[in-house]
Amino acid sequence: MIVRTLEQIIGTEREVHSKNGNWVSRRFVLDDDAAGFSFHETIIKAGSETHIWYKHHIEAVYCVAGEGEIEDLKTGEVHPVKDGTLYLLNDNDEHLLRGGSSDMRLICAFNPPVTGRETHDEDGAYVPHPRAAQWTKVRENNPG
Ligand code: 9YT
Repeated sequence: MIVRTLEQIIGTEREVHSKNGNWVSRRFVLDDDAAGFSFHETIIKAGSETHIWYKHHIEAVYCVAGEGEIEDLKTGEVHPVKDGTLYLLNDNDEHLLRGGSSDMRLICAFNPPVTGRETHDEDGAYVPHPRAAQWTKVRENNPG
C-alpha cells in the first residue's frame, strides 16, 4: 500500500507548475508506481485559458471545487465545469480549458500513466508513454 498526502507532494518534483502560470498539478500516482494509470490534482487558475490536446493519453477529470468551462474544439460545444462535473477525454479530444471566477480543483486520471517527465508541446500534448503500443493493445482488447 502507498499512502501520500498533498503536504508531502507540494514543493517536490511531483508538483509541476505550467510555464504560463495557468495551472499547477500535483502527481499523486505516476508511471513508476505501476498502477496502470496516473492520478493528479490540478488547480486551474481563475480566468485562465489553456489549449490541451492529449493525443496519446485518455484522461478523466473530476471537478471538486471552483468553476470554469471546457470547449470541445471539434464540435465547438462549451460545457460548464463545476463541483460534481466529470469529463472524459476518451477520443483524444482537443479542447480549451477555461478557469472561471474561482480556481478549479480537478482530480485527473491518465492512461497510459504519465511518467512525470513530460511537458506540453505546442499542441498541448504529452509525448507517448515509452511502452505506448502495449497500452493501445490493452484498450483494443477491452473495447467496453
Ligand atoms: C485538467 C488537466 O488536463 N489536467 C492535466 C494534468 C496536468 N496538466 C498534469 O498533471 O500534467
